[in-house]
Amino acid sequence: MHSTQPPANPKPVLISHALCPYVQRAAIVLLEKGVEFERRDVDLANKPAWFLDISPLGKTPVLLAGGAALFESAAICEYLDDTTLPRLHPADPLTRARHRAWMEFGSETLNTIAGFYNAADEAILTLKARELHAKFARMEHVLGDGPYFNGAAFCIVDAVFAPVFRYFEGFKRIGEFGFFDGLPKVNAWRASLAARPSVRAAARPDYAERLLKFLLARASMLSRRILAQQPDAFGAPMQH
Ligand SMILES: N[C@@H](CCC(=O)N[C@@H](CS)C(=O)NCC(=O)O)C(=O)O
Repeated sequence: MHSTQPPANPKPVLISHALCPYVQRAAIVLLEKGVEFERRDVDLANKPAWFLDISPLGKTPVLLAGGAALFESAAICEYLDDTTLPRLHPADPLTRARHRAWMEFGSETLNTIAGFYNAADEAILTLKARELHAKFARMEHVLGDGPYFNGAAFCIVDAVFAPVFRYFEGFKRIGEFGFFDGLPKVNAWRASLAARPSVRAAARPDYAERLLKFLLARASMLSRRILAQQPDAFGAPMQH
């Protein structure tokens, strides 16, 4: 049963959804800064009134901190970076502005990922796979020697792209789509991110199972591909 009040807690509370990549980026920033926080999941299919009161767009994440309810993941990450060390954004204003722009590019990439898993037929699925490859090819040109987006230091752009790349661990079990073909820097970058403790801790242990269930529920071309390969996927055990 849903409570009618927002949770009261001295620790920051991250209002979450188990699969949400925008929640993960905020969780990664909190973990990188060593901030203890509580995660509270909401059912996005049945949003409680207290959640709609504090989330003007009805979306996760919301961070309850400093006596306020902050919505929008970019605003949350910026607030955390302004108030808690270590700084993850670069000090130089021009570089910082570029980083903010690439954060937005990360959000657009998430929209293309949604277009991919919701594709109604093979033609759209292939088109969206190509669009994703084109986006990652763009990243290939801005990456340096790594291991992270800005070099040696982990930054907020890394926190944005780590949940982007997490989807592809699920997609690769379904088929070969060539998302990262010929992109050695992006491949090295995503391997570095996948190994980062904050990135690993930002998703639940049953993330892969939950993602599979979510993808199957799309009734999309991708769902049909999964079912063709794993006819019993609907019977996959789920932990709650
Ligand atoms: N621009 C938002 C996007 C957040 C977002 O799309 N959250 C999704 C879950 S991953 C959501 O809450 N969807 C529920 C809905 O749109 O009704 C942010 O960066 O925080």
